[in-house]
Amino acid sequence: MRTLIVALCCTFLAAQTVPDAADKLAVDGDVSTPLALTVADLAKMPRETATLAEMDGSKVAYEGVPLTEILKKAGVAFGKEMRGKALAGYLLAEARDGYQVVFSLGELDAEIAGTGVIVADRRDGQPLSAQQGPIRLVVTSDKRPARSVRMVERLHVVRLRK
Ligand SMILES: Nc1nc2c(c(=O)[nH]1)N[C@H]1C(S)=C(S)[C@@H](COP(=O)(O)O)O[C@H]1N2
Ligand SMILES: [Mo]
Repeated sequence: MRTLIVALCCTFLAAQTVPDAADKLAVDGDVSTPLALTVADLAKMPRETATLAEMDGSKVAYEGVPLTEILKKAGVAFGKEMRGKALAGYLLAEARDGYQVVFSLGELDAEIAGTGVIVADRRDGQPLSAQQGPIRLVVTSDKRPARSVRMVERLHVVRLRK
């Protein structure tokens, strides 16, 4: 009986702390082509790998699609068109646990700041763990991984000036 109660409590706690894995990454908001991407969709897009030091010093390789490739597919223009009103645009990344992080569209542009962000679905060649994935952001140019949103499920574009 005690075992059963412990098992039921564990199941309950697991359900509370680890919400169901969203199988799609929504790219929405002020974009011309909203997207709902699965890991299978990401596999068909241009891919990039970044080897980073973890906080304990060990090396880890994250693989996925450059964030700018995903935003371009949704209709966000980088390069020559990233000027004027477009620079008052931002991207809100939202995770399954409610974590939220903002990036400005200007900083993501390779010709401006080139903040390197990978929409990653693999770590050392394996699918991501439930705590990390199935999809996470990896901000390769940040010094601390605070903006590397785990379990990301929505990339929401906001343009403050039209
Ligand atoms: N969804 C989500 N992502 C998150 C966080 C979080 O609380 N929730 N914490 C951030 C912080 S502060 C850090 S240091 C890194 C740590 O993740 P990692 O060790 O898996 O890279 O995740 C970042 N991404
Ligand atoms: Mo952190």
